[in-house]
Amino acid sequence: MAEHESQEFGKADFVLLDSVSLEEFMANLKLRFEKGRIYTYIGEVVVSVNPYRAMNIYGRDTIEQYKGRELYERPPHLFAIADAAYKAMKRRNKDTCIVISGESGAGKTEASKYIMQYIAAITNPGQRAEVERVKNMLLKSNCVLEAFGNAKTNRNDNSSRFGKYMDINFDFKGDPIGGHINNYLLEKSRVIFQQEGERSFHSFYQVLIVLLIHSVPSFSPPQSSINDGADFKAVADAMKVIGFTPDEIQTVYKVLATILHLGNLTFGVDGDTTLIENSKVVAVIGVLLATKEENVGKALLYRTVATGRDVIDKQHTTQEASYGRDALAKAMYERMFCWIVGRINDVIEVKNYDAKVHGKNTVIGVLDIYGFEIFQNNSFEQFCINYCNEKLQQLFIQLVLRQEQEEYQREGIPWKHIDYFNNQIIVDLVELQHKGIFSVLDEACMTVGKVTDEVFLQGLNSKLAKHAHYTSRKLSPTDKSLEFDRDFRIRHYAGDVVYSVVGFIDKNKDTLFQDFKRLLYNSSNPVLKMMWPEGKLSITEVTKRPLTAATLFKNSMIALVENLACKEPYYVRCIKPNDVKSPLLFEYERCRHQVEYLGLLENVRVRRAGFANRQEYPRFLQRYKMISEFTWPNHDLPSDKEAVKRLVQGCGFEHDVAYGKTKVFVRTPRTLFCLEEQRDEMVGRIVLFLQKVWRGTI
Ligand code: AOV
Ligand code: MG
Repeated sequence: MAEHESQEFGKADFVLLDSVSLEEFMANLKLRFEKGRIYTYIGEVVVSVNPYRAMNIYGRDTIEQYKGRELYERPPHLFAIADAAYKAMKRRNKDTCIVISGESGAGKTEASKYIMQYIAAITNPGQRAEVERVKNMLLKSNCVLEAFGNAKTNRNDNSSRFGKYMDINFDFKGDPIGGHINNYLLEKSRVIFQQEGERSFHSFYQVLIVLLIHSVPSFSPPQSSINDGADFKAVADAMKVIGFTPDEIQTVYKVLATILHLGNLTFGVDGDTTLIENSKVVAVIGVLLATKEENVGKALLYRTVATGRDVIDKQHTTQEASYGRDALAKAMYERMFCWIVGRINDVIEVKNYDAKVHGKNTVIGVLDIYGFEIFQNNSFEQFCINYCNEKLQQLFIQLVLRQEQEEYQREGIPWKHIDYFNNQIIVDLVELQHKGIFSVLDEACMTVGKVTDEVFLQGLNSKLAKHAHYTSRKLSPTDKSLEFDRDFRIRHYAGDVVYSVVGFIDKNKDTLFQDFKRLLYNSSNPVLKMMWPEGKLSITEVTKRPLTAATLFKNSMIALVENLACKEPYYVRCIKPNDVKSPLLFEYERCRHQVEYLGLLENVRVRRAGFANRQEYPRFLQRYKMISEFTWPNHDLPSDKEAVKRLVQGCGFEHDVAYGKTKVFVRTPRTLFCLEEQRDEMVGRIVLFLQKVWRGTI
């Protein structure tokens, strides 16, 4: 607990509040925000409020203040949590992870970057060249991924449109030797459509500015908070440093240009024939994709179908052709994005690590996802993003609120249960086999014949009519928030969201005609060809139905949560103080709502009534037995538990300790700190004593 800060800045740890009420919590949060103290602890959880202004708290001098210190020795900071995760990993050989959550625009991505900068700054004291190289790559990868995966939305000018989990691998010395990035579902529909006031991915504007193409009417002019020209240079530089070849970088620009040109392509009819109205665009695309113009035209207008033994070219309707064009634009972007992540992974992946020689290779994982969001129109993408946030909230509940309380009960520590809202019911609503929304969606997509979004909605209505967190216009006809027949509403942990079913089926099926895959695979640009290996298959070879977007996303989320759950977690809970990006405004209601749904008050209650540290009796003795005459070098008490009791009594910490069946629980970190100090002192004395014995002076 950081007690050294003056009271004028409020309590540095919510656990120190005089009484735990929402009012007190909010008053403290507000006071600290107004005094420029954006970080506050709940034990080891950092609560962060987005300052919306440059803060002078991330420099070299600040880093030095946190390096190697204990959490409660310094004012709350992201650096302290990063250091705690690092120390746990180094001292105890534990894999740790830092989970950053909060709604869109709350400051997750910025936090993740500061954490990585901190880790980079405090490691590799020996200045090993290879480690420096890895660190540089890890930091540079952010810049590239943001250019291609972030965009301006109505919630955030630099909104992450993909989920990112990065493992940083460390060697036995505690220096980073590599990493791995997992990316989750990119919101690729943004390539072809943006809501009013939003933009497509930054990368397009960066290229456009540089190429001085001014004739793209569908794009809004550059926004003031974003400097596309400067960003272009930074990204190009980062790509070079990471090791993208000039050909690869050129190909990336060509893919972007192709997508822009596809956006200008329109279809018409002449009698029975579907045709491309502006065929010059096709020629340009042919050049960009290093393939014949007529092949591009054919792929846009026809699809190859196998009927029995025959293979025929079936002409698209204009509607199908437009669908195909948009699917191609989206798929090319998504594929390129995944390829970029893959290329970065090639470079940063740990190579030649021999655990037998070097000891265990441990990791710190940093998770930065897209935050919970509500827009004017919410579709499949928002549904997936918000489901992802439900999963993370569930993980927080399990690790911080539930397991903690269950352990006290198991250990027989007197405990009054602290109630909290468990969002498992919403997670189930989305992901449960057979009954969940994703299952209903997949089922609708499998239906033979004409499948519509309405069929999907009917499925939801019949399966979920009684669910407390689901309703729709049909089920609640008088509900004003459900404006259209196509609407359904989910009561999420973070608020109600109305989704429109329009597009769910298509986005879930995510069909891309095989002809496009073959077109791209047959390009004479080897980089492009590499992005589309499945284009190698001929029409008769392609039979297996691919997994749907929802199933893929669900599986990746379940795997992510499993991965996080087996690491020691550290949490950063981000709060957005207002919706107008103001550094001055603390919108009370907005903040109160976030504090409530994040379960922060419950977090304080559990933490306050609970214990900061617990250790099994033998382990505790092993570490501290030298500080008590009853336990050093061995005790003759009937059990380790009794021995620990004697030790604690001797130190005068009884009031701060509880004895469970198998573990001793220590309430405040300060006690542990004192124990550590005494241990250090005794170890020093023992060493001195042994040296004297050795030299024969005793
Ligand atoms: P997010 O990652 O949580 O939203 P960001 O980290 O992108 O949010 O933060 C949004 C904006 O808030 C940034 O672009 C900065 O202008 C400002 N900001 C955030 N944290 C800080 C800070 N510590 N110091 C100064 N400014 C800050 V999203 O990706 O949309 O879920 O999907
Ligand atoms: Mg972000």
